[in-house]
Amino acid sequence: MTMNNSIDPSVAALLPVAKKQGIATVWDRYKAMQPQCGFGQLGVCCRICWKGPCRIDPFGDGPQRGICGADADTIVARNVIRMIAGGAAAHSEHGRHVALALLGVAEGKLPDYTIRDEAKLRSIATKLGLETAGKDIPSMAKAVALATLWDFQNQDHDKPCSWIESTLTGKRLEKLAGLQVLPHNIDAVVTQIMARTNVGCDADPVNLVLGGIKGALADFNGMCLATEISDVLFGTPQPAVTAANLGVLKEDAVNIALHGHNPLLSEVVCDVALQMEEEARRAGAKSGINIVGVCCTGNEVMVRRGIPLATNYLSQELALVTGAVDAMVVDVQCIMPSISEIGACFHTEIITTMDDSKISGTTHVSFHEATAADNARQIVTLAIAAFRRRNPQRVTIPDFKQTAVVGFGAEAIMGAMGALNADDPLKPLLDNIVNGNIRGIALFAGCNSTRITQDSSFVTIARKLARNNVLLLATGCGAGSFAKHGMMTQEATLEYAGESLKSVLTAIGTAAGLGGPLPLVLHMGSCVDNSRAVAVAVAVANRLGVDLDSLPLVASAPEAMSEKAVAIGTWSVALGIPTHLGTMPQISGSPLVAELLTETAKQLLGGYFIVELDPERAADKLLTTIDERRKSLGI
Ligand code: NFS
Ligand code: SF4
Repeated sequence: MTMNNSIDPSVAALLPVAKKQGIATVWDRYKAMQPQCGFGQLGVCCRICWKGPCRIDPFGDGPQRGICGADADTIVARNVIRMIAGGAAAHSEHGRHVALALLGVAEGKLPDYTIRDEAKLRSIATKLGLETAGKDIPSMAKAVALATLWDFQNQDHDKPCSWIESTLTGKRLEKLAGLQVLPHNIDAVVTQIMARTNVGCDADPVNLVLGGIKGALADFNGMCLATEISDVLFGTPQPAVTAANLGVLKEDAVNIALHGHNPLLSEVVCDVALQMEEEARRAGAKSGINIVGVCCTGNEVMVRRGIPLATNYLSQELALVTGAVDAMVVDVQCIMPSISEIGACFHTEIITTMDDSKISGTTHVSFHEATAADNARQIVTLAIAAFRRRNPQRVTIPDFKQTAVVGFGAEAIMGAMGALNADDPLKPLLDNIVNGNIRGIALFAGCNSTRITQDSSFVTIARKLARNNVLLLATGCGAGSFAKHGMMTQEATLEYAGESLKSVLTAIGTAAGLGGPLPLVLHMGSCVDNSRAVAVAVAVANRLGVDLDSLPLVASAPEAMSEKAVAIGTWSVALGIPTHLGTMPQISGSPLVAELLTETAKQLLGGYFIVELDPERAADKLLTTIDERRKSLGI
């Protein structure tokens, strides 16, 4: 089967440039990797001990058990929950990093950071049940940081993590407690998954999957605290107009691409770059310093600062092939190791910054919060020096960029609706859901994958849902797709939204002073910011007096690939949300595990996975699901 690489016009423009220069990209390597291992795809390959690798014959002719006796169900379940543990570890480590930074700020140890949103700090303190009366900002920040860090330390199994406990609906908490899947300590839960999946431990696939669900909920907890505390330190997103796709690079500027995930690095680089404009100009960059984002760190600075997004996951290498990026500054997660080699084909400095995420062949600036501004100055200086070495003959910036109206966290959405009804900002949303003007809500999340023509499934599904009056939210590389393809504009609303959705978005947007509708897809931020969508859903559920699994709310990760996406998808199901996957999860070697996650989950949790690789059919299934929910709600 031939498949296009991408629907992104920048990709089409740059792949021939890469080819001409002998540069291999992710798509070349994908091709070279064919055929990929069928056992791995089914999830039935076990490498948990050195008696293996073992693999189960899916056709029933060869071995049905590994050397130790583990069957396909056990192997598949162990493999998938280890992926969840990996995702939960990634998000929670990010969260811990941010929480420790808040503690450092509270104690006056991190001069390069401050508390930018005191109101948010206060609301978190209240939410976590902390005393706020008479407390000054530093002591409140310290209390919030310590309460948050307790979610990594608590040893009382009966006391759930405080973030999840203060976030979800009462009914959901009861349900999760009843299944014994509420996490009490993020680190412990991740460790427990690694322990129970060791050779010769938990071999009951149902029990294993329940352990995985607990891990996914630990992931959710880590995500909530990462998002909310980042808002305290760096500001809560507000609507801003910016742009997306590689056309945001500038020929006459020092282009710095921020890539990775954690705002602790990217925010300080943005601050310092503002102070170093003059130096860039002296080096000959007429437009000074141009910061652009890639992947989720790109989303973080996009929704907080309106920094343009260069590209999303799958096309990160092509940002370098433009020959116009002077430095690509990375921290953690979703950074292709290949960028080292590609950067070396150009003048580009690839700068790693985290001591536990290095790539050989790159420049490492060891970034620490205590010396953040100095480290950032070093980084920007390296970028300016690289700019001097740039070869203008090798610069190919594709002339593609789209306007993107971004920055719709829960607060911004409430703020926009508050313009319609100041006393009760939630009411316009509730009324329009109940009267059917908004048929349902869909949250798009997750990655790009070489298994799908880049961005195509996102765009196809979203257009169909919009035509059918579904309100669209997006995070992560999904948000990146929509931004690059012009779906975060008012024009997109006018072009693609169904009539009733259009009227609602127009009423809210106009009242909020946007001079027209809200954009078709609301950009909520990075992948950890998926918790923002849950905050809105919980508010709606609480007002309707129902649990999350009654809402006409669905999630979709049509191009998912990372362990983090596995964790997010699983907590989404655990929260009661029907969740679409557009890539084949590596579980189909166990019909039992597949049934658990698609059918049994529905009875136990209300949420379940919908696996559908065809985007048109996926949209239909999501619409059917939304209608089922409406029917059982009686609306
Ligand atoms: Ni989410 Fe963001 Fe993108 Fe996927 Fe990677 S950058 S954390 S994992 S690829 S959406
Ligand atoms: Fe094989 Fe069992 Fe070892 Fe897995 S744990 S590699 S199935 S012997």
